[in-house]
Amino acid sequence: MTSLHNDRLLRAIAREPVDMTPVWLMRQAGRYLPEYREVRKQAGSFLNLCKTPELACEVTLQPIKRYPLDAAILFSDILTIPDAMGLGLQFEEGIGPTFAHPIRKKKDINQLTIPNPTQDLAYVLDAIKLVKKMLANQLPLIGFCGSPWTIAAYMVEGRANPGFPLIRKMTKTDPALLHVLLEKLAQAISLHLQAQIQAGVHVVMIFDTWGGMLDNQDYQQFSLHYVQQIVADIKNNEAVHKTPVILFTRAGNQWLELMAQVGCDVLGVDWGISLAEARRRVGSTVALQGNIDPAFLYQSPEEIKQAVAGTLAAYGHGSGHIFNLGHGIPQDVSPEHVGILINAVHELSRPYHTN
Ligand code: 1CP
Repeated sequence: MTSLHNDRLLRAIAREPVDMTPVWLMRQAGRYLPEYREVRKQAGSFLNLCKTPELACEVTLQPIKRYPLDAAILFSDILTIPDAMGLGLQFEEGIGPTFAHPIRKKKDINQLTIPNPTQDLAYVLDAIKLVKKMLANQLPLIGFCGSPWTIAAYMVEGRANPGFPLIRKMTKTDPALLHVLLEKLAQAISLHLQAQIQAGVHVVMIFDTWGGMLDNQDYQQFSLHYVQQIVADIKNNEAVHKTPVILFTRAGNQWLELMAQVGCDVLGVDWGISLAEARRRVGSTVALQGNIDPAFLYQSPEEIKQAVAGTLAAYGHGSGHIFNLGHGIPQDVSPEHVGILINAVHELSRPYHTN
């Protein structure tokens, strides 16, 4: 791999010394940026934006141009896979994602085919190649996917619906059929992540946004089991196995030890746990990413800096921490406050990296 001008993220993942704690933010390209809203308007729809590599590349780079971030994350969405499976995805203003053909019956699930990423998701791979060219080895690029459980939650429900009652019912009424769906999604996601790596991303992240709604046993059988399969596929393929994997399960802090055992390199954590406790529990096996509450971005610059200081202190001395929010940037925060947070991470973290 060609060496990067800024490799802080990769060094922190490998727990090698860094000068400052690296920082990037979930949803760093998004509606809080006026320049994003402009391109989004030009694209006509969110899905068009994702499917036009030049525009996806442009919005991926927008936060990089504004702020001294330590990584870019590809602009795309976790729901591109069910879209490629033919579910008829649409993003409606004020409603969010909806599927024209939700997956509810045995027949629907049996008919699902696994997309070929180089054909059915070529626009994602093309966007990666473009971004890589534009980044010119300045920064690492993060690729991503949703977990099988999280993507299945949208496919069964047909839309974003907090609590996702239909898939939760299915865990009890037809677990065998649900496993067929999850198995297919694990294969599709695994292929897509490996294709993203082949196209050039330096790191991949698996978003298990809805794993935290399950009880302990169900989390392990319906979510973590399939994540483990995906990570194993990456680690067993010599062409891609060196690419680090970040696993983020929102509201999943009770399972940190279990997650650390699936073979991933980094665990993303939300603000439900202090980084001090998370590090005590898993710090010697994986790096940690997180974990400030995005709501701090609504506070004053002074309060934002204090929150950053508290998060850095909680992780403590040494490498292995990637600063991030515990979930995505809300769309109504001020871009100026986002800049204050990023600068504060760099300024205030230096003392934690001296010998
Ligand atoms: O109209 C718009 O501009 C749509 C807003 C938006 C954006 C900016 C959506 C719709 N997706 C995205 C981009 C996106 N989605 C990224 C880009 C990279 C970055 O972080 O900057 C990523 C990583 C995602 C991943 C994603 N999509 C997740 C997992 C992370 C998370 O937020 O928990 C999920 C659950 C989705 C589904 C989705 N896509 C969009 C929305 C509004 C939603 C959530 C719907 C819901 O409330 O359930």
